[in-house]
This record gives sequence, structure tokens and C-alpha cells, in this order.
Amino acid sequence: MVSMSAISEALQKGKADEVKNLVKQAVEAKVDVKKILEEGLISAMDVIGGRFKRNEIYIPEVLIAARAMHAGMSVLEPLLVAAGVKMIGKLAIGTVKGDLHDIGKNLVAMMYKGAGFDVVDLGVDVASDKFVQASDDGAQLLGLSALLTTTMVQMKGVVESLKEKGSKAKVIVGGAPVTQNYADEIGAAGYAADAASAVEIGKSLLK
Ligand code: B1M
Repeated sequence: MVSMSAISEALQKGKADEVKNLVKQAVEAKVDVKKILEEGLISAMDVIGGRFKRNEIYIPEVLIAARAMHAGMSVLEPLLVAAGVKMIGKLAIGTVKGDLHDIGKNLVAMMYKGAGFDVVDLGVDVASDKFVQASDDGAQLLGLSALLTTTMVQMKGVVESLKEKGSKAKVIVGGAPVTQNYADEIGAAGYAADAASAVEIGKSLLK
């Protein structure tokens, strides 16, 4: 019988094929899909998030673990949909207009997926109206990433457009030039300096 800790350990080591096989075996052994998701995959990504935050591991290790998470999720996703298992919440994330940097944004998106969120990746160079549309489409959280001092100003426009449309979505901003002060100044609901904190902030904003 496959144990959840075996899945978790394989994920933490970034062994994508092993994670996929173990998840398949667990599904075949009729282990509850939600249990595999929460105790096998999400808990392992929590460990990875914590280690990344404490600088015990770095971006490559996080990306390798995230790839293993995807491998496990590729087996579980159709079953979760069929079982109607509710995701924690919905996040739409993108790099703001004029900005093509996506490594940090992808990392944040992966950590959210790992935490059990439904994630819509809007890509890079995302105009304000696309964020507004994502809010209309049910995203409770909107993640805005910017790496350039010249593009971070776009975040203000997004917050204002959402306000004008009466959107209830909460905006989280991040990226190298962005600060808590800037987030406060433009009226964003949250700011995170790194991908692991972004997930913590997102969870707390949904409470
Ligand atoms: Co560009 N670039 N770049 N670049 N680039 C920087 C950002 C720069 C600091 C380099 C420098 O001059 N020292 C500089 C910006 C200066 C400034 O504005 N202050 C710069 C510049 C100037 C440019 C161009 C204008 C260069 C040119 O063409 N003259 C150009 C702009 C293109 C455009 O966007 N329109 C450009 C282009 C590029 C590449 C295409 C070559 C490439 C991007 C490839 C890609 O992303 N697919 C690139 C890269 C790779 C970088 C550097 C080297 C690395 C960025 C990165 O990926 N870091 C960068 C210099 C540097 O940072 N050392 C630089 C790793 C990533 C994991 O970190 O994105 O910060 P980061 O994400 C972190 C946190 O910030 C946070 O979590 C992540 C980690 O946990 N985070 C969030 C990020 N988003 C978040 C969202 C959240 C919460 C947290 O909530 C939603």
C-alpha cells in the first residue's frame, strides 16, 4: 500500500516520475483523492515553500519540486473535477502590461497550485481589462507581478479599474521593485516579497 509520506518525500526530492507512479498506485488502491492531494502533494509543497522562505533551498529546487507536483496533479486533476472536490480559492495571475518577465510569476503560480488553488495564468504583458475580466470570471484573488520600475505603475491602474467596476477581488502585488509601501499607496490588498509568502497572504485574504 502506498503511503502518503512516500508521495510527499518523492515530491520534496523532485522525482516527478516516481510521484506520478505513486499517485497512480494510490488511486488504484482506492485511496481518497482528496487525501492524496492534501497529505501527499500539498503538504510536500508546504514543506518546500517553508524551506524556500528560510533560504534553505533555492529557485531551481522549487521548480523541480513544482514539476513533480504537476506530474502528480496530472493524475489527480480529472478525478478531483469528477469528485467535485472544492479548490481553496481561485487566483488569476499575470505580469502587468509592458512587462515580459515571467519567472517569478510562474513560481508564484506554481506555489498557489501546490497549495490547492485553482490558478488561471493570464501570462505576461497583461492589460488592465484582462484582470477585470478575470475577476468577472470568478477569481477571488488577482496576482500582479512586475519586474520593471517602469511597469510597476500599471498596478495602480488595475486597482483603480477594479474599484470602478465594483469588483470584490483582492489584489496581491509582487516582483523585485514592488514594496509593501507601494502596495499600500495604490490600495492593493496584499504584498508579498516571495512566492511562499504570496500563498500565505492569499490564504489569509480569503479568511
Ligand atoms: Co530583465 N530586467 N529586462 N530580463 N531581468 C531585470 C528585472 C533588471 C533588474 C536587470 C538589471 O538591469 N539589473 C532590469 C530592471 C531595472 C528596473 O526597472 N529597475 C531589467 C531590464 C531593464 C530589462 C529590459 C528593459 C532590458 C532591455 O531590453 N533593455 C528588458 C525588458 C523586457 C520587458 O519586460 N518589456 C528585460 C528583459 C529580460 C529578459 C527577457 C532577457 C529576461 C526575462 C525572461 C523571463 O522572465 N522569461 C530578463 C531577466 C531574466 C532579468 C533578471 C536577470 C532576472 C529576473 C528573474 O527572473 N528573477 C533581472 C535581474 C535580477 O533580478 N537579478 C532583470 C528570478 C525571479 C524568481 O525573481 O521575478 O523577482 P522575481 O520573483 C520573485 C519575487 O520578486 C516574488 O517572488 C519571486 C520569488 O519568490 N514575486 C512575487 C514576483 N512576482 C510576484 C507576484 C506576487 C508576489 C511575489 O504576487 C502576485
